[in-house]
Amino acid sequence: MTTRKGQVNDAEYLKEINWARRDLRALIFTKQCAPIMLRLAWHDAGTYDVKTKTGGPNGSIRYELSHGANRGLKVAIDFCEEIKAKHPRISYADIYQLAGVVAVEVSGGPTIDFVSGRMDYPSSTDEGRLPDANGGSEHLREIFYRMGLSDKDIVALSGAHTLGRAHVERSGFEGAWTPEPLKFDNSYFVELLKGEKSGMLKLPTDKVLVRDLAFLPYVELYAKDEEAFFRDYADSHKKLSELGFSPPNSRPKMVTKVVVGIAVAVTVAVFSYFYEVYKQSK
Ligand code: TBV
Repeated sequence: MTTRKGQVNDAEYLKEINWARRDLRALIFTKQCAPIMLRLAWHDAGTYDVKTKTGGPNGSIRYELSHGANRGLKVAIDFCEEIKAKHPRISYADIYQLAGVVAVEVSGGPTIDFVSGRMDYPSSTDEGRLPDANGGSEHLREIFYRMGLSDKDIVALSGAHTLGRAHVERSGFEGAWTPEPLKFDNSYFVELLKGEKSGMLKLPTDKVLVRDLAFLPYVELYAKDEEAFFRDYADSHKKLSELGFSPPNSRPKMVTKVVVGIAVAVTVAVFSYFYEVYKQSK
């Protein structure tokens, strides 16, 4: 099925996506690069503006490596080029988001539903749309609300810092957020609640989550209930990965077909009944 200009999401494409998924699993396992692949997916998607419908998961990150917020992401872009070379039909936008989903999965995190068919945008998005690690809660809200995301999404997605670490030469910060930075679990929230005595990295934007009274209840919930965190994380990550994207080949669901079928049958029955009554009354 040909959808919007250029992007094709037919059975062949879906098959290709499955192969790319396997290749990404192998690549991420071999290179141990889950954290940077997740960061790449986030930085491609996190530029979305719900008002102007610009930015979002459109593959444009590969033109934005000079933006300060993207320092260090070239490694991840290059890894994805290997996947693109093997699966040239797949859009960059799909490859980057699939990489994010697979990164979470192979690190032991929740399964995130992935729908393909994103279009590549031919040039870069303006700089300055991603959050600044030195910002407060107003800043975090401004950025995430601009994407059309909520307080709950902010806290759940922050749990992504269960993976990886900061590098002085990239962001000016140094260290990991959790003791096992290649394992996706709820330890980010556990460490956050320990405060300074945890000894793990805390950015100003991390600390905000325990100070803001709207964020704190989610931090407490996710620290004690990993299942709740995995469920909300999977929901929020899917939303993030689909900002401004409507799946191209979304066929009506079975329930919709059944409901429409019944509605049509009832309408026909009612009309024929009244027609009979009308004929007899003449
Ligand atoms: C790395 C900060 C996923 N995130 C990361 C760094 C910094 C931030 C270190 C970069 C480096 O020095 O290598 C400074 N990222 C932020 C801040 C915001 C942000 C403050 C503000 C909201 N992060 C993230 C989301 C996701 C990530 C929503 C994914 C869904 N980021 C991420 C990973 C890594 C970083 C996995 O932002 C580790 C990469 C909401 C690596 O190990 O190389 C958590 C939230 O967006 C803040």
